Amino acid sequence: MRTPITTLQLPAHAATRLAMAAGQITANPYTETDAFAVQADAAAQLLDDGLASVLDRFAKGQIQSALFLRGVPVPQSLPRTPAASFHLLLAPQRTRAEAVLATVGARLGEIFAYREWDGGQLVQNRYPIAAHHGVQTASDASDLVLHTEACFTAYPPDFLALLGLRCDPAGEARTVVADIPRALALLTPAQRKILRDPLYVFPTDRGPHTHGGRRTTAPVPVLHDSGQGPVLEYSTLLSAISSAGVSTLTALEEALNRCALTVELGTGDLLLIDNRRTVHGRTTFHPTYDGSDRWIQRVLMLRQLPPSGRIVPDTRLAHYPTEYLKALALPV
Ligand SMILES: O=C(O)CCC(=O)C(=O)O
Ligand SMILES: [Fe+2]
Repeated sequence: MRTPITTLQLPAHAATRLAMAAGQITANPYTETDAFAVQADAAAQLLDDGLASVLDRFAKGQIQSALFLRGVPVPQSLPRTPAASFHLLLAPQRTRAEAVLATVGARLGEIFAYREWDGGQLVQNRYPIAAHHGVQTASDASDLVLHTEACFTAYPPDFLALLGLRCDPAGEARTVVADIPRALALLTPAQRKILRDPLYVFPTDRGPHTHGGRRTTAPVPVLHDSGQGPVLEYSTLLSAISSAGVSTLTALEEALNRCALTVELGTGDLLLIDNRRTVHGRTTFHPTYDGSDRWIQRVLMLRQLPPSGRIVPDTRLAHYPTEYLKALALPV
């Protein structure tokens, strides 16, 4: 049984300070990327001491691996939830929540984006899109499987921040998080060792390898060591090329599910995720596509930007299944 995540209600004075700090950001997040990020960095220095210290401890990995903040100041009036991808809208309106989200995000790290996704926008708007139905992506409403963000790319984010603008009116959509160290502790040392073997692949028609007559990505380990301890890169969509790998993946999935917590992102709810210590996903919901559906905004952060800058390539793109790329209208 999944239990709710620990919640931190933002005190009124901290919310006021956050709104004031975000109010210093004048750049448009969608058209003035660099200026927006620079202003967000400056705004992140203006937070009240209490919130700043919680965020700093979170960024250093000193507290829980996912943090749920409520009472984040977001605009009360919101346009209807759009029907198409935000970066494809003819007249994308900023909601003014972007600045608040980016102010908190910039306290954790450098905001960045993937060039090929969301038109490279630094703030990503996520809501169900009818044409994406049945596709494993955040803009679908089906079960979004547990994953670490952008796993196996050259630049997986260190942190993600998800801000609720409009909750799912039916109250079904729940974001799921599971603490990786806790889940790994439920496995045996032998299982953890097998996770370090290069046995794990994604099935894809564009993969360079073949396994059991099916094309796959190149086999890689899912667990490796970084300077800061073990790092898991994971998606429930992975499969394994040996029976030991298969049973270990099953054990890992079960362990992650046992550690899973859920949270409903309502208006002004902000979920901070440490992507090195947490997997996340989302439950199925049933949108109506009539402008009233769930709407969240997201920023991704790296502790340090790569030399190439704030907009980075998704280095896995070439190996995504053709059907997936087509469904998302990405170049095939
Ligand atoms: O819709 C959600 O709650 C989670 C979406 C997600 O996984 C993401 O935006 O990275
Ligand atoms: Fe995600």
